[in-house]
Parts: sequence; structure tokens; C-alpha cells
Amino acid sequence: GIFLNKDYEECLEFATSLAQECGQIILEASKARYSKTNKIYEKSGNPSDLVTETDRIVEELIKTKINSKFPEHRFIGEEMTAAGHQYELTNDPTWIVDPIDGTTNFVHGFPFVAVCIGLTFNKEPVVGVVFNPFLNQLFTARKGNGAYLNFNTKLPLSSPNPPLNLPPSLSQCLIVTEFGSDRSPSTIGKKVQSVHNMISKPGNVTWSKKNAGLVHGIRNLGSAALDIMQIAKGEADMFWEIGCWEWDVTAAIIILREAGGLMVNGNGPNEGPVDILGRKYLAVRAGSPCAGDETSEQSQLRLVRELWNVVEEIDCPR
Ligand code: 2AM
Ligand code: CA
Ligand code: CA
Ligand code: CA
Repeated sequence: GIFLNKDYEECLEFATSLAQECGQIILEASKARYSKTNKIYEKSGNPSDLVTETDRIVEELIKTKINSKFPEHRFIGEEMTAAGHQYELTNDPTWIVDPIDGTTNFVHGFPFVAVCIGLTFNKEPVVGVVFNPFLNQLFTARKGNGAYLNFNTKLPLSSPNPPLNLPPSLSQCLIVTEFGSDRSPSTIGKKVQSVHNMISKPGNVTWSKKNAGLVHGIRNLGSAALDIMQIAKGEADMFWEIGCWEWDVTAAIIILREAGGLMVNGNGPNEGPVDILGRKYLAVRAGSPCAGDETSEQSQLRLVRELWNVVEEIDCPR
């Protein structure tokens, strides 16, 4: 059927309290993260691809609660997918969930961990909640209603005034990226090369004859969703990641968009809307145009093209 504004509102309220409940579970579990009750497993024997008991418990809780509240909605979660469950994204209302984004952080107590609950309708993200219980930061959005931090701080943090300018070029940008869990030499080699291209520019002579940087800096929080929240807040300029999945980005995309940010495909040239199942993502924050006759979106796209130019094309099948 159709989705009305009040339906989005009800879904967002439901997802928000569910995320808060899960956040409590995650916090409690992290206090016992090396105990026998919270086992840590390596997926396919890969020490950089972890899953814990808590990931599974939280996903199961979310799935159960969604099924009873919205029995006609579909559900996609990272851990059930890891267990071999097949699915396709349809036009039906579909909840796309990452019970713990930043599992490696969770295991170590590094406080950038989030539960992500997103809802798509007609394959587009329409409701999103990203909650970091360690820092007590709750990001929420529903389509057409803006994005908020902890209910009453509107995003980006500079809104409505003063409108932050977009950086005039890539060389003034703070970039957020991740290395992901795929450490195969070809993938990681291209990611490292891309980071190299972003961070230092051979022959850039503006600062010295050698040793000059290209961008202002690169950050890596260990949670793709929280990386994107930094863009939604306006505390970093661009996010680039190849290899994450729809549950990392669905909730984050609607929050980012409602905060005026742009999400496109991670490898160009394709300036159309991001392929949510495409595993390649590039986000730019909101901001006033940085050149006189440009719109904000034109300025954002100019930064996108600059970044596409310096990153490697990485093959990343589903
Ligand atoms: P996870 O903690 O839910 O597994 C850091 O690696 C970030 O990238 C996390 O958000 C992590 O999600 C996500 N991630 C996991 N596997 C990935 C992969 N193969 N490529 C890129 N990102 C991945
Ligand atoms: Ca994972
Ligand atoms: Ca994730
Ligand atoms: Ca996860």
C-alpha cells in the first residue's frame, strides 16, 4: 500500500525506542566483553571480521519486535545474512538493520559503536536511527522532517545559521574512510593506494618541494554509520568506503540526506542516486556553495568528482 507521514512518524518512534533498548543491552554486554557469556568469533577465520554473541542477540531482538509490530514488513539484518539467508530488496517496507556497527570497537571498548535501524520504502531509505550508546548520541530522521541529534539538535550542527561553507576544493577536506574486513591483497592494496593518493600528493609544491599533503586529513572511526554521522553533523567533509553493505548505510543515508548531505556511488563517474546495494559509497556534507555561481549541490558534486579522481576503482561484488 501507501505510506503516509504519520506512518513514518510511528515507524521512527518505534525504531528510536528499540534502538535505545538495544543500546542498553550493548552497554551492559560490553562490561563483560571478555567473559564466557560474550564469545567472540572470527567469521571465516578472519581476525578482522568479528561477530559476538551480542551481535546475534541484538539482531534477533530487533527482528522479533519488528515482526510483531509490523508483520507485513520485510527484514534484512547483517547476521541473518551471514548465516546464509537470501533476500532481494523490494518496494515493500523493509527494515535494514545492523545490530552492532563497529564490532571490532565493541570488542575493544573503543567507544564508536552503533546500532543502526533503517527502513526503506520503494527501495529508498525513509526512516533511520543510528544510536551510539557509549557516547549517548542518538541520530534520527524521517523523510521530509529533518535530521536530529538527541531529539532536539538539528543537523548539521551549523543549521540554520550560520550556514557553513563547503570547502573550495578537495585539498581543504577532512575525509573519513574505513579499511573494512576484506584484507585480500588486491582489495586492501587498492584501498591503501587510494588513501595514499588522498593524503599526499607527490610534487605538491605549495608547502615545500616535497612532503606536501593533498587533503587536510583522514579519519577512521571503525563504524561506517558513525563515520557518516560525522558528515551529517558537518564535523567532517567527505566519507568514502568501498565494501560496506546496505545495513551500514540505510539508516545513515536518510539521516545524512535530511541533514542536507549527499550520498553517491563510491566510484565514478555516476552522478545518479547511490545504489544502496552497490557496496560503494561516497558522502559529502551540507554547506553553502563554495564558488559564487554554484548551487550547494553543484559544489558537492565538484568535490565528489575530485575525490573520484584520486581513488582506485575497486571490484566489490555482492
Ligand atoms: P561491522 O562492524 O558491522 O562489521 C569498519 O570496518 C567498518 O566497516 C564497520 O562499520 C564495519 O561494520 C564495516 N565493514 C565490515 N566489513 C566490511 C568490508 N568488508 N568492507 C568495508 N567495510 C566493512
Ligand atoms: Ca560485521
Ligand atoms: Ca556494519
Ligand atoms: Ca555489524
